[in-house]
Amino acid sequence: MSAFAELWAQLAPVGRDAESGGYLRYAFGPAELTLRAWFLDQARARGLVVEEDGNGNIFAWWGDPAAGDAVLTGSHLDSVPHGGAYDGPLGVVSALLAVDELRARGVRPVRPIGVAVFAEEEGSRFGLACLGSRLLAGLVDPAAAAALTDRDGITLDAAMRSALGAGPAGARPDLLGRIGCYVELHVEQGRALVDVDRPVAVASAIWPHGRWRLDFHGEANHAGTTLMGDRRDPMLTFAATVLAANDEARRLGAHATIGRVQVYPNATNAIPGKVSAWLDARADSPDTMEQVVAGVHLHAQHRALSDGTSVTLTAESVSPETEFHGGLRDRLAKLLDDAPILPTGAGHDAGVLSAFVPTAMLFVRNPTGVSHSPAEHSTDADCEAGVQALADVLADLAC
Ligand code: HGY
Ligand code: MN
Ligand code: MN
Ligand code: MN
Repeated sequence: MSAFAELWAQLAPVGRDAESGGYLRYAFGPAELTLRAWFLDQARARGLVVEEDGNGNIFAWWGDPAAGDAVLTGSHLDSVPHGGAYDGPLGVVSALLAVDELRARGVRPVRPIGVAVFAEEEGSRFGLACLGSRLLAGLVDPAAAAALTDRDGITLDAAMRSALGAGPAGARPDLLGRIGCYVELHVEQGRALVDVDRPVAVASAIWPHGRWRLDFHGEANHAGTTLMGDRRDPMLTFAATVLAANDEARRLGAHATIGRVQVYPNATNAIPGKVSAWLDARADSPDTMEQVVAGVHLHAQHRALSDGTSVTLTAESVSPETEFHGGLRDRLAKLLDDAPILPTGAGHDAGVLSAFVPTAMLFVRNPTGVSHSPAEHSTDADCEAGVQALADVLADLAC
């Protein structure tokens, strides 16, 4: 069994839903805490110096982090509900194995090398993606973050206190200032590498993307006694808006999804009083993304008029486009046998850090191209190629 397969097998059962085969690894929840403990054991077994930043992020250092100008790699351990096995954990496992590989090659880095685990990258529990890296970078107010609640009404503060003993610390410029560059390895969330038959790619950009909450307000009433002409049913406005989001995205060559909805009171025999829905919109330019959102909002307002309802739009998080640093991107692509250079529509902590330090991403082939689903996959051979590529990159940057 290869070193990758051996390590990977340790993670596979953690947080896996027997019925769907997907993973339920929510930030500071039981499965993710198990993975965190596993990571700490793995780091300490390698003699790495563990540092926790007070925001739920973990840094395991090879070399003295106080020296600064560190080469950081890593990713996240949390998942979307019923998510795939590779999104996040592949970057963490590959980072640990890349350290092993460098040591096996007898490489002696002159810069510290760090392996990071970032908290709540998916935003699946508290609704804000890349929460850990945004807190580290000072992009989110820790008090506002502490008050974020999950679907059971548990605050981030309570969840972190119970798991780590304290709520979010907020900006850590002292730690961020010690990072010279960040390289994140991630499973590809698409099929481009299949089409060019290469195991590893280098990222060129992350599309601008964001999350907006649409609240549709109508009038709760009895499903059986209320005449159809007397209804102000927000579900109708919601349904029309879902179709409008699909139409707008196709018309503008963008991506739009409404994958989460909450109905109040959510009873079969009650016309809803309110429907809340979350729009995820992404495009290859900020302007196109904004056009999609504006178009969806206009359609919703127009339909609300005929339904006798009202609609409000609230931006919950919007991430600008990330253009990865050209010099680093091209250097890594050349180092990796002219690896393909690909954009992605998926958000990553690398997108957050790229505003502060030179940042790059490596993608590992996913034969299904599917992600955020149990069908997400990569092969041991491609994952091992990813480890070798990451080791080559770390040797190039840290020596
Ligand atoms: O949503 C995203 O794009 C990322 O997978 N968190
Ligand atoms: Mn993801
Ligand atoms: Mn991810
Ligand atoms: Mn009744």
